[in-house]
Amino acid sequence: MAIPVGMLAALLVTAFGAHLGLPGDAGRIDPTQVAQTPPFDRPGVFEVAPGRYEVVMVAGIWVFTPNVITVPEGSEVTFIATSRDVIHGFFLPHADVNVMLLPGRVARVTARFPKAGEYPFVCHEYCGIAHHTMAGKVIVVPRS
Ligand SMILES: [Cu+2]
Repeated sequence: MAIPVGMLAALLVTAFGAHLGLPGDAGRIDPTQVAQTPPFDRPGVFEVAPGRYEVVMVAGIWVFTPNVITVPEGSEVTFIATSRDVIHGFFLPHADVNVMLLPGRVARVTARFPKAGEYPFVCHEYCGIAHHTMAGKVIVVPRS
């Protein structure tokens, strides 16, 4: 008797006292309407402030859109990404980016690119027969 009563008390305290609950709708989109849902209706690279960029990215079998991203040296880049079909991954090891791209969920991750160079990224969640071809790169160009 004490155990279920104690568990019910713990549940009530966490739900109403600590306001713990299920996640809300933030970061969710309709996975069947990705191409019509802002910002994913316009994937691309956008300068939002001097030296700060947002990359709106859609993953789908078997391509990232965009898959070549060019930014100047020293940029801070926020990737806002989702999947339009199955589960994909976005792995950009040189910038410590490692996220899963789930249909219906928006992933957001920020990376810095202090040095010029080419930084490859790949899908690292098996997503079908051509998974191994799903890749791209960030090209960081020197400031002149
Ligand atoms: Cu994949």
